[in-house]
Amino acid sequence: MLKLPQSSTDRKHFVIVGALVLVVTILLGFALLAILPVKAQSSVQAEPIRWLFQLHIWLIAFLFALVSVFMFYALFVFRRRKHDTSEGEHFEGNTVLEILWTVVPLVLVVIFSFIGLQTLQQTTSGGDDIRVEAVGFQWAWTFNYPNGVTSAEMVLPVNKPALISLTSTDVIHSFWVAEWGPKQDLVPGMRTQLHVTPTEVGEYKLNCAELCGLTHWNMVATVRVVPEAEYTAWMEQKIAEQNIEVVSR
Ligand SMILES: [Cu+2]
Repeated sequence: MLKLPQSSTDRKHFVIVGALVLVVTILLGFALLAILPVKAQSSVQAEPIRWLFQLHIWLIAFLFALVSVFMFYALFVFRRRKHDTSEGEHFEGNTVLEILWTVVPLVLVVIFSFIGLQTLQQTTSGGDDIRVEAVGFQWAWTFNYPNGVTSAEMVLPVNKPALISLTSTDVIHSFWVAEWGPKQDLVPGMRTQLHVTPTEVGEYKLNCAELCGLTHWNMVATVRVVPEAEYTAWMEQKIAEQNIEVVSR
């Protein structure tokens, strides 16, 4: 049977612990967000990822506070006093509590799965106004455009949905531009995809986010997001440089 706090002293303990859990959650949540800033903010796909990440941070802060505050409060407030050799009160089971700590996490997991699926759907869809193939290999990147242009840096026009087709020639790599949000593995023998609609002009760093060998740390490439006119000019220059007969866009 559940013994709800009966005396006013018991209730006082619960109020104090509840307040402490709240304070620790808030402090820890803000501290974690300061230590782990979510860089994703430069693409349409970044926002749902950032939101979900921050939601996780707050849940983590709450769960940590819940466990640690109860534990340290009990350790400190109910510690054995000097010369106290009496035995503590004996409890055996608590059906209501057991149901609660099974159902509440279950509901939370279901809710988070739902939000996760929704975010996955939002970040793995979008148009393909621009198509580019990114090939990863130990330890660099090459980018191929459908018109035959090949480049060591990836250039994309701002605000245009891009579909990046990914493949690897050797081991598993992972395509990640932190400011864009989504991350996608490159698997040898397979073709994977990443949708991105960059929203901010700038120069970004593409990192390999999968430990792939000796100089994995240096498997980086430059990604430039430019205004559309600049993109067209860059493409024309590349076409001229590489002597390509243009057949498509
Ligand atoms: Cu790699």
